[in-house]
Amino acid sequence: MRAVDRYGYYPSYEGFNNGFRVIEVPEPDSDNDGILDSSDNCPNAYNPDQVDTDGDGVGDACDKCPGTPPGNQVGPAGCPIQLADFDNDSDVDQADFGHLQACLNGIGVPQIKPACQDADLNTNGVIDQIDLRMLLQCMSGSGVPADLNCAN
Ligand SMILES: [Ca+2]
Ligand SMILES: [Ca+2]
Ligand SMILES: [Ca+2]
Ligand SMILES: [Ca+2]
Repeated sequence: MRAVDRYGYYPSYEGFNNGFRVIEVPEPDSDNDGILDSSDNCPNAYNPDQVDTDGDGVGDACDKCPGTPPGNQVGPAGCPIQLADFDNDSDVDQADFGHLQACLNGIGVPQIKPACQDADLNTNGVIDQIDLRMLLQCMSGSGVPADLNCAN
């Protein structure tokens, strides 16, 4: 629900004086399965049952990896994300280390650079020694696939 004035603008002081109407902005349901996009576990795939067998938050209807073991972080397609593999080549090596190092900004200082958001491994807004330690725990070396559960 949103209040707008008679011209469709948000009510100004004048708008209130002149009376305003209330219109409802419906939430989208892109795939028409009766589940609104914001709570649909596959917003673009018709799945009124919302079945999610591996419980990763991505419904079976759009889960490209429907058998992800519990506890793994998954991306929008439901496939596990390798923590600290910033360049997405399956390993955690010097290149990934270099990225985190370039984004380090010390204790208590929030990191706001968009290119550095992925380096915030524990997603607390700060890139510090804790993230560095998590990366080192996942370090597999160049060309060696890292352990998906390395940070657990
Ligand atoms: Ca839907
Ligand atoms: Ca859906
Ligand atoms: Ca799933
Ligand atoms: Ca890598």
